[in-house]
Amino acid sequence: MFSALQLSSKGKVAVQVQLQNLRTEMLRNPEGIDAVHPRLSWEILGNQRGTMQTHYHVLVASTPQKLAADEGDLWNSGKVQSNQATYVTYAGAPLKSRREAYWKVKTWTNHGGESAWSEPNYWSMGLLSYGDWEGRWIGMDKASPWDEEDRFARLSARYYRKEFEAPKQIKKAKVYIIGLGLYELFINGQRIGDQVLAPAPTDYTANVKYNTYDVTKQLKSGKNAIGTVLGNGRFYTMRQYKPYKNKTFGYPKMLLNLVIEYTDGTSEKIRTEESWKMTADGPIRTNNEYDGEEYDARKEMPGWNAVGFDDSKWRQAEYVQEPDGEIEAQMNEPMKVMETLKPVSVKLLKPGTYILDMGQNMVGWLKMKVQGKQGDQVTLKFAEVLNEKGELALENIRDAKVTDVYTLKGGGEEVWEPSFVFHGFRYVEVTGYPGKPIVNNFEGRVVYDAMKTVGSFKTSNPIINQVHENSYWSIRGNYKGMPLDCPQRNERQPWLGDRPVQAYGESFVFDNEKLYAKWLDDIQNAQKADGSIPDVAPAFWRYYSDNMTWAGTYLMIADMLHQQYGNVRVIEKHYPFMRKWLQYMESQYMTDGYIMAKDSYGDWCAPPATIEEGRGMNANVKHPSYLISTAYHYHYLQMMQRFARLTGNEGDIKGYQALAEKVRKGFNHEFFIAKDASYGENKLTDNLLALYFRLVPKEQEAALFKTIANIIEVRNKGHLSTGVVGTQWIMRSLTEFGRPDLAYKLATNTTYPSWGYMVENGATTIWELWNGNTAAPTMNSYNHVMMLGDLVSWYYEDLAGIKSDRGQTGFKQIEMKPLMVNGLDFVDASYHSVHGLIKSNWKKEKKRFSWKITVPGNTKAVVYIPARSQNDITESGKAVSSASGVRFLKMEGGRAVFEIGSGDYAFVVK
Ligand code: RAM
Repeated sequence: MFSALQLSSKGKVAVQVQLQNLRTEMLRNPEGIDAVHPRLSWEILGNQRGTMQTHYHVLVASTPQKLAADEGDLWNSGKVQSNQATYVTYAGAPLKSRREAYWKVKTWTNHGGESAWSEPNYWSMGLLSYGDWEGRWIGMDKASPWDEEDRFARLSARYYRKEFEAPKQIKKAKVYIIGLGLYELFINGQRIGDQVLAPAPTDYTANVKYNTYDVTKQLKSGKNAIGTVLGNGRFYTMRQYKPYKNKTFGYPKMLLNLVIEYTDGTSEKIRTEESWKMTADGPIRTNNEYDGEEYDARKEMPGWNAVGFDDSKWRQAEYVQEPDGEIEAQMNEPMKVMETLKPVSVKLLKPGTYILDMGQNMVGWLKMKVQGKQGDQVTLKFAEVLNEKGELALENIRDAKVTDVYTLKGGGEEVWEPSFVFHGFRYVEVTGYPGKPIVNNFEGRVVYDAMKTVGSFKTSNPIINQVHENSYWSIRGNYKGMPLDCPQRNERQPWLGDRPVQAYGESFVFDNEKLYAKWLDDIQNAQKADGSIPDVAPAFWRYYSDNMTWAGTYLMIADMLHQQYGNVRVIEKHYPFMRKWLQYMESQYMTDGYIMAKDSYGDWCAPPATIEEGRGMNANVKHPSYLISTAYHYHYLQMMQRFARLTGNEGDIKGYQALAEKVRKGFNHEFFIAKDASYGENKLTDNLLALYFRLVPKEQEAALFKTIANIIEVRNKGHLSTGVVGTQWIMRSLTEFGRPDLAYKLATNTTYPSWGYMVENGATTIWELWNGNTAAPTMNSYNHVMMLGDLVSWYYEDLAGIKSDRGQTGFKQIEMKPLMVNGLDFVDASYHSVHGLIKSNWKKEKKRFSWKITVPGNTKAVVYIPARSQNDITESGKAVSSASGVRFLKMEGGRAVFEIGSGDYAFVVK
């Protein structure tokens, strides 16, 4: 695999300089193989304290040999005085299509001396312009007689093949493929790459993603065969009925270029054209992501993707219309099978029917081993929960069929897993299995975008640990080339409103930068000419309901990428479109009193007051709130001032400032109830927004916070009462304004409504609804991230104390100020930031507090150690005043504050 897909699968490379223990590691790769100014990043490793980069030197060469000879024929940056180690912009020779670039870097530090060159790394450019693509789109613009095209629209997979001669000795060969909706690629019978469900979904009329593979190894001089299988994915719609306003794009189609370079310097291209043969009458009888895949092994065509297969019964491929979208390299990670799970049990439910329990609500599919007669048929049906009778509870799946069917060819052990479907499930109903199934016959294949896990988090509190674990499963389960709301029912849509601050917390667990950068493009591509942004993007479901909370996620995600990764380019790229969206909303809906008089969902899925009240209740009820829309408007106006400054649009700042001031006045005029220091209907969410967004007049702030604390403690008896909107701000507000104990209470509650309540009721993922165990099944997923609000970021930033300084983004300066709350005795966490690995491991013991910290090279941290005075503190066994690289700054609020640089530290307070 190469370029697009290769980029994400790169391992770490590092070189070490003996003397200094200084290493320069290149962890992250340029963000776009079709970016002509890619940006390079590296990490400085080593255990010497206080290491800061003073200079770097980058070499980029056109061949590995040249790089090895220190010849930067594409770019030789020279020795540059700079402490920048992330997003250094390539400034060498123009990068042309298919160009390969090999690079390495060395650094100098404040301790003197220079590192050795890092291990070499590389990227390759894609096909940069439309004209670089040869051949034409091929497909078959109709269904087969056995296909379903009505309500449950499902087609059989299409198989394509082509034999060709490679007459000379091959030096290098690469495939560029766009296979829509989903494809699998084979050369000479071998599967290419370990990606699944490729490419990433987009609005195919706006953009389509291609993947690139190095296939030099699979190709040979002489005769070769190339084969592809096309599934439906999101291209051919899964539903042909209202009310979902589905968008469909037509029948599956593909464009493929195989570029072969020979050792004699010549090259040739194999491309899709009408000489390719195709059939839809293969083993994958039908497939889509909701309803499942049906596979008939009797229909297998041995050797179909190898040389010499008799394809005389296959059809000629047809030239078909292009999907219209811009052709772009896929830079977000491809999906892969990231983990496998063994079921915990297979139990007989009734004769012939077994229930298999994975022990974990997971997303992916089941791989199965089976032996039986030709024509035996095994049916697998997937669900998240069981009913009282122990059967699958399928009501919350709505009309998705979630059924895979395998028909045996007979004659020995058969092993099967589907190609073009994923399910959200813990339980599987197995029927028709020949013989008695046992757990070893099955394997859960956990599928999501192949991004690195960057966080780890353990505490002394088991509820917090389990909620973190459940979040981990929900977050990754819903990464499917776009952030989905849920993976199981007939929905699985990238709803914007589920992610505005959740994505920020997610970034502590997964390196989600590329996925969310892609999503910003999806959102921008979905923006209408008038500026309107939809609630779902890519807009497979076409909801342009014009609200601040869902659409505004566009700004929030860009802000997250900036804060967490230091990525400014996304803000530069999207700023004009954000501005346009705000102008649109203001021109359409802002009143003379500066109220944003438009909302759709209100505080979506706020919990019913009691479990009894919510029993059997349909959560799909909207309570539009102009308080919410106006508060968010104000928040975005603040954000836009920052964005304007970052992107050189200073001219806009005054306007945003002035408008923000008017909105604040309008908001207070309309919603502030002075007599009881509350806002609107005195809901927790109403008050939280006014407080956290700093809409409340300064002199009323303390009173308003009292109101909030009072609602939680008295009215809610120690619980939250927030839905998707309020939960985004609750943990940090309570913490920042001085009641971390209350935040901790919410985090560890096990009674309704709380995250712990889900755990108490057997959840292994996060539910869509606080009352998920008793609400109506109509809209009730057991695998949603939206209710996480700001919880996960609170875990890392406030419990572990791993937080990027707000002024200096991307953890260049780290703020370490863990909360000390009664009941929590230790936190052991780590986060691999763009600058390197950060660790925080603190522990309270009798009369002793210990804290082990790791700070990565080229960064600094300000640490807040709970102590009466610095005289009570030791570091690595020595008085802190004599510890190297530890600088005392001040005493503040019962803490001794120090600045430290890179290195490992062990603080103890007695
Ligand atoms: C439902 C889901 C989704 C939410 C929308 C508004 O479809 O709960 O997560 O964003 O409603």
